[in-house]
Amino acid sequence: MLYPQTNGSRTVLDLCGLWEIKIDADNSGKEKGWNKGFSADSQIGVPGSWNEQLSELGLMNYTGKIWYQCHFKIPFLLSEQKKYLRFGSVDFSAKVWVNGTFAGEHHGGYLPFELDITNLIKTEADNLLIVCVDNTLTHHTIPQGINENDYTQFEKQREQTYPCTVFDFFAYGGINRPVQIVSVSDCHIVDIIIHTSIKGKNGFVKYEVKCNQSPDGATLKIKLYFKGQEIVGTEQRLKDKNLSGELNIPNCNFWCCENPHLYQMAFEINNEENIIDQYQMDFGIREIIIKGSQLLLNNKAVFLKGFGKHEDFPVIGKGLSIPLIVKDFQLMKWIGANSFRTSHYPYAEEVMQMADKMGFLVIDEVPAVSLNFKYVTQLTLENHKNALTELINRDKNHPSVICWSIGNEPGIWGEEEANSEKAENYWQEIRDHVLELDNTRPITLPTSSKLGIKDISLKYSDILSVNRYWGWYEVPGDIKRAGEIIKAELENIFLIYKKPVLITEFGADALEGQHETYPQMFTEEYQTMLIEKYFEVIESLPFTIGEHIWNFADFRTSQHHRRIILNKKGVFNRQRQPKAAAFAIRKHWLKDVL
Ligand code: GCB
Repeated sequence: MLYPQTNGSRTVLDLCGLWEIKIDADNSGKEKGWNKGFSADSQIGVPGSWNEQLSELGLMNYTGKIWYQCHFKIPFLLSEQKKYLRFGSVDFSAKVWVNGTFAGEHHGGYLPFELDITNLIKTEADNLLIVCVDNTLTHHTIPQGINENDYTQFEKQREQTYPCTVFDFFAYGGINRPVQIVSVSDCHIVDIIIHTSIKGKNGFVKYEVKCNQSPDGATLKIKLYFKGQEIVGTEQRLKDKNLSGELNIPNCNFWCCENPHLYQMAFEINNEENIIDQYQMDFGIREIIIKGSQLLLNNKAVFLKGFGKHEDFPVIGKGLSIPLIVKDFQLMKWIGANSFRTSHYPYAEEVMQMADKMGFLVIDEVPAVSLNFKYVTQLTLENHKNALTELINRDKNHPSVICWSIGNEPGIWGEEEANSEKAENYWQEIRDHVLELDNTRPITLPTSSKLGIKDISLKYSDILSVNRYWGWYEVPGDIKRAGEIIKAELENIFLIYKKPVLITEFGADALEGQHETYPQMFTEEYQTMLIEKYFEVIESLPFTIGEHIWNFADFRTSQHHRRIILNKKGVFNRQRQPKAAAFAIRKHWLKDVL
C-alpha cells in the first residue's frame, strides 16, 4: 500500500482534528441510526486514543464501541478524481459510513486501510463521515483477547489484569493514526514493489508497478535520482496493469547504518501529452542475508544494539505524534543504538520513514503477541495471515526493515498446546505465507523462558530470538547467577539450532530516584548492573547477532499488582528522561567514539 502523497496529480486531504464521539456502551448505536449522525457526548482529538484523553468521561478502561463523526468538504477541482478514504490505523476495528451509506469495514489494529468512496461523496456540499470503532479483542483476533473465565480455567487468577489483556501493554482504543482522503486520477498506480541486491559496487533494483488500469497508448516512465541528479531512466508501454523491470546502478551508494543513502524513484503514467498519475518514493539499496551465525548487511557482519519499544505517551496513548517520533530517534542515536523491534505491533508509517532516513535496522512485528494455542482456531490463523499480508504490503520497500517478526512469545502460560502438532502446523503455515509474500528477509519469532529451549517456535525462525528475564522474574536479585544461566541457555540454543541468536528482551524495572550500594531490585543501579551483565555474556558468545534491551521507555500497561501503573523497564522514563542505565549503555555502545 502506498503512503499518501500530494503531487502534480495527487491530492491528500487531511481530516485530522476535532471530531465528535458517542459512547455505545449497550451496543445499540446501529439500531438507533447513529450511522446517519448523532448528538455527541464529547469532542475527541484525532489521531489519539480515547482512554487518557477522555478518562473523565469514564473511558480509561472502556472496552466496546465508540462512534466517531466529522464533516468535510471536497474542493470542486477534484470532482473528476477517484477518492480513497485512508485510515493509518483504527484500534481494533472500524465500520465506516459516508453520508449514511456503508463504505466498508476493517478488522485488526495498527495497520492502514483504505476505502473507495468516490461514489459516496458530494463535491458541492457537506459530507458526513461516521466511524464505529470497537476495541474489543476475542480469542480469534490478532492480538488475541482474554476474559475473566480464561484466568479461572487456567487457575491463573493472579495473572488477571484490568482491562483483561494477554499482553503487557495498554490496549489503547481509537483512531490512532491520521485519516485522509487521497484523490487520484481514474487511472493510477496502486502499488510499487522494490527489491534490491548488490554485487561488487553495483546496485540492482528490481521493480514491479501495479496500476488499476492499462489505457491504450499509456506509458510508464521511471526515473531514478540520487541527491537530485537523475541516474537512470526508462519508459515502457503500459500493455498490462502490472509492469516490471530491473535497473542497474554502477558505483552505487549502498544504504547502511552509518550512511543511510536514499535514492528517489519517480513514476509517471503518461497518455500522449498528458501526465495521468505520478508517485515518488525514497528507497535504499542494500542486501541483508544470514550466513552461518552472522547477519550480513551489504556483506558485512552487523551487531544489533537497541531496544524493544512501544508507542505510548501520556494523554495521546497510541496516537501519532511526529515530534515524539523525532525525539525517540534522537535518543536512540544519542545512546548509540542502531536498531529496534516494533514490539508488539506495527508502528506508524512515519517511524519506518525515520528509520530509513537515520539508518536504523528494524525488526518489524505483527501484533500476534502471547498467542494461547488452546484458543487458536482457523479464524485466528486467517486473521494472523491477513495482518502479515497488510504489514508486508505496507513496509516491504523500507531498507530499514531487515526481518519480519511473526509474533511474540506464544504459549505465554506454558500451555502444552503451544508445543503441539497443531502449533507446529500453524507456524509452518505462517512462515510459508510470509515467504510467499517476501523471501528477501529473514523471519523471527521471539520466545519466552516459559517453554525455554524446547519451544517449538524456534524451529520456524531464521534468527533465534529469545526474551529472557533471568535476574528479574527468575532468580530475582541474583545478577551473577542470572549471567551464568543465560550464558548456558544461549549456548544450548545455538548447539541445537545452529542459527544466529538475538536477545530480543532482557532488563529490569527501575524507579527513578531509587538507589542502593548493593544489588537491590527496582533501583537504578540494579537495572544498570543487570544490563551490563547481559552485555558481557552476549558479547562473549560468537553466535549472537545483537542485544535488544527491554524497554526503551516506561510504558502503560493494564492494571496488575506487578505493575505500578507503568512497566518501568524503560532506560528512559515515560517522559523520555534518562535513568542511570541510559548513561552506562551509552558509554558501552559508543565506547569506540566517545
Ligand atoms: C515479556 C514480553 C513483554 C513484557 C516483558 C515484561 O517477555 O514480551 O511484552 O513487557 O516481558 O516486562 O514483563
